[in-house]
Formats: sequence, C-alpha cells, structure tokens
Amino acid sequence: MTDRRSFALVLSLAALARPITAAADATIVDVEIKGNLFVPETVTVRAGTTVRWTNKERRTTHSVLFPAERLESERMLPDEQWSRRFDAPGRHPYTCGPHPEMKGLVVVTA
Ligand SMILES: [Cu+2]
Repeated sequence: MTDRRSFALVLSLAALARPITAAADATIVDVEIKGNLFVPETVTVRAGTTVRWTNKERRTTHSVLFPAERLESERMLPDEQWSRRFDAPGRHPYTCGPHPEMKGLVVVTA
C-alpha cells in the first residue's frame, strides 16, 4: 500500500469513528407525544442531556414551546422529532403551541 493510500484509509476510518464517539458521549432522553399528551409529562435529566420529542400521533401536529424562554420548535408532523440539549440545572415548563392545554416539564439537575 502506498503512503497516499494508507493516509486516505486513515482519514476514512477517522470519519467513521467520529459519529460513534459522539453517540457514546451523548445522553438522549425520549418524550413521546400521543393522545395530545407529553409522555412522560415530567422528565428529570442531568445537565448536558438532550431531550428528544417524537410526535407519535397519526394525524395531529404539535410543537414544543417554552414560553418563559420564548423558544418553540418547528411544528412536528407525525413521526417527526425535535431535540433540545439542556446544559444548566433548572426547571423548564413547556407546552404545545397549538394546544396550550398540553403540559410538560423538564427538570435539569447538576
Ligand atoms: Cu399539540
């Protein structure tokens, strides 16, 4: 094998390894949206965790809205997802833009 080829191989292996490493470091907690509910309604996670919402409805679209932070996801069609990483301890109550009766809470601990 020439030097140039082995260099290319090393680059390819590095590219393959990177996402695996990232996945191992990241913690993801899932919340499902179904029946006009966030399930579970409350999640308690450690700082640095990513919470991922998945719309499991057959027809209804939802969003994830943090009113105090003026942050809202895109509207999620069925089977679409949205994620947010929480880096600092705190309480993050949220709702759904089009369905304000839907309530959820993310509690982030140190
Ligand atoms: Cu909704």
